[in-house]
This record gives sequence, C-alpha cells and structure tokens, in this order.
Amino acid sequence: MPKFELILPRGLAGLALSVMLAPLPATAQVVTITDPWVRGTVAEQKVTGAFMTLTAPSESRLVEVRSPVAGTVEIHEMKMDGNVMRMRPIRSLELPPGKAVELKPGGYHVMLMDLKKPLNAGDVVPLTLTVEGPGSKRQTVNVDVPVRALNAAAGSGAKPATEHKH
Ligand SMILES: [Cu+2]
Repeated sequence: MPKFELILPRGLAGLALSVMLAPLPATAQVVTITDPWVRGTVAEQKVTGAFMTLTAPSESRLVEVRSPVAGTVEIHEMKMDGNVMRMRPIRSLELPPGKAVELKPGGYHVMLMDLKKPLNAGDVVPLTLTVEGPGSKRQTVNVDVPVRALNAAAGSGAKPATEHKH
C-alpha cells in the first residue's frame, strides 16, 4: 500500500500502522469506478462517450484517460453557451474526497475520438484513467468498460452503485 508511505507526523506512526492493517478494497487507494459504460456506435461514427461514477477517497482529480480503441481521448464538460448546450474539453475533473462524481450523458463525460472501429453492444473497451491525488501523486487505474447499445437510455447510468470494479 504505497499510499501510506507518504509523510506522516511521528505521532501518527501508530495510527498509520492500524490503517495499514485495515482491509481495504484495492480501488479505495485511488478511485472507485461504478457502473461504467460506453455508448455503442454505427459504422463510420468516429466519436462516442464513456460514462461512469467516480469516487475518490481523498482530494483528487482525473487528469487523463486513454484507450486503445480511440486515437484521442478527452475529458469533456457540458456548458450553456447562450441557449445552446455545448461540450468542451477540460484539463482535469475535480474529485472531492468521498463525493461521487457522475459522468453521464448531458454532463461530464469521457470523449472517445478517432475511433479505430465501430463499438457494438457487448464489446468491452479498456480505459486507463490517470488520477492525481494528494501531493500531485499520479496513479493509473485500468477498467474494462462494457459497450451499451447506441440508443441506450440516458438514465441507464443511474443504477444504484452496486457494481464495483476491482
Ligand atoms: Cu464530448
């Protein structure tokens, strides 16, 4: 558990030890990814979105996402521009400690661009997320994300947080 090798005041050494002995889910160290999915595409479609809920245990930010299926991957936000909702890339997505941050259609999302082939329901898309935690320490998390049908309802990402990726 490299996370706890960080600078701790001497008085906290005992506390740190008890923390290290506590059983922790593997993903608790960086970020918990719940209910990830990618929207399927039709032939010739070069862009689609990936959605999920991210919960980081400590102040963190999502700084990069990569995938072998896409030439370029960006983190996007949706913003009103006059009366029009537009998406635009952001450098990073803040993950406040313990707070579930939802990436969903119409909100924050991961944009997969320059797709190398169509993505069909049932396919699995590997994503590598880079999360910057306390002390600007960066760690990567790999997650295999299922593809849902192109017309998957926007609300389908709203399932209770029961699927934990380890
Ligand atoms: Cu986008």
